[in-house]
Amino acid sequence: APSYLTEGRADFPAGFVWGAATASYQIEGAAAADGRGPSIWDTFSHTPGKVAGGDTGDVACDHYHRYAGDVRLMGELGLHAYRFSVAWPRIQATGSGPANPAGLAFYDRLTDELLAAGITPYATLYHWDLPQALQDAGGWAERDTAFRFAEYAELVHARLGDRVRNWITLNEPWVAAFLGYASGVHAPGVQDPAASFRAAHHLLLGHGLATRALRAAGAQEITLVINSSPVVTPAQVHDPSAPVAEADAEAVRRVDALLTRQFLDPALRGHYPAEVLEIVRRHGGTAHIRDGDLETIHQPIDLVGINYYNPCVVEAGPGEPADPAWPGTEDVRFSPAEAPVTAMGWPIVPTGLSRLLLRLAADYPEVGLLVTENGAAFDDVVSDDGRVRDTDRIAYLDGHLRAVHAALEGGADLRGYIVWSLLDNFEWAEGYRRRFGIVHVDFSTQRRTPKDSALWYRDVIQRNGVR
Ligand code: PNW
Repeated sequence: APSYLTEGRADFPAGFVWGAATASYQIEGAAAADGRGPSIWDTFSHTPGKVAGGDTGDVACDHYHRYAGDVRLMGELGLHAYRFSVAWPRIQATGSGPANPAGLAFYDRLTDELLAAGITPYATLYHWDLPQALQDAGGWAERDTAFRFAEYAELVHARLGDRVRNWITLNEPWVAAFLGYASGVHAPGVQDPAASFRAAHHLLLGHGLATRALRAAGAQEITLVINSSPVVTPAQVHDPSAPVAEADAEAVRRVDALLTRQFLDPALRGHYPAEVLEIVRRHGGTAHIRDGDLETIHQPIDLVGINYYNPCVVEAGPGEPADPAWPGTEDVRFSPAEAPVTAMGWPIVPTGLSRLLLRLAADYPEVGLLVTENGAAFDDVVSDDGRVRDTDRIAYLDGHLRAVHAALEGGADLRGYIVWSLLDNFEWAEGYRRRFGIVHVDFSTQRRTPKDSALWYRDVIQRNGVR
């Protein structure tokens, strides 16, 4: 690995934002409190066989009741920013109609607590907990959901907009559309490639409509968050200049189009990549993409948020079996990068983050970048002395922060870094067995224990750099 990723000091620019992230369904619990309606993740997690261990978000970290203590913890860690999400079914139990005042009141209290602690709130409007009633009408595969989302966004902004300046419309539309509606590994568990492309488009349309509404209401900074990865051949993982055969290059372009350009080209340029349109034509057609939609989606935004975990490694040649999350790539073989792995089995390749950020900075110079998620799951244990010695997580974060620093040195307009996650939490289809937190949560007592990585991160923030 290049030495800049493993040793020496790396100082960050003044004003660089340091944060931590969570999402509503993963931490809040209180699933039936104060008029909250069911979301697709309640339905999914309560369906036997969908989530490891039969885990649900019914209680999770009980953050709904413990938010004040959790904000105190954030203050002790010195966080500048906290990225959380708003649970749509707390605001509208069935996804439409007037706002539920008790639901809004929770985020109002949370916002005030954060501001009192000197922490900037970054509010994500959609982190996957769609009201079940909207799914009963077709969910994101239906056009109407995009309009409902924009109405919901306005309701949240009307209550918090005097204090929350940083707004994120969607978290990871690729995951919502393709794990939700193609592979079915996530809620709502649909397995229909045509529906997944409609979902992707309607998520984008919802982003555009919500952005228009938020901007009209005076929102300061609007961000679209995508999960992204550099797409590379096996040989390129550790050698970016390795030669690539034309068939492999074509596989790389197509997968990159599906993962990244499918979202950024419409949002930032007002068109779909040709590779994506070609695939959509073979999976249900393009009739759902109506005249004017791309203008609506193409609203000025301030930042693109990047959630990075690992590179995406592909080459020409049939996947055995084909991965249902990637319709249109049946002639592409996906493989894990050759590298040590986290408890998720995800390869650890910090250089992938610098490569990704520099590529996005070069291809989309019109927008600023923010790392909105990066982190790792490991099998952490609390020692008898009360410490969690997660040296593997510290090494992961240290390597990725050096990669972020390298991207800054390379000229990327990168505003900050937000670690995933503040707390161990409900890791979707993996349940509670995968721990991403820098703070350990004992799910039988709800006790929080800052891991060694949290104390290390506090020092990083304090000196604005790694050493
Ligand atoms: C992201 N994949 O999810 C989410 O934004 C978080 O809520 C989540 O806890 C975190 O990353 C860790 O998983 C992803 O399969 C889930 O490509 C799955 C994938 C990517 C991101």
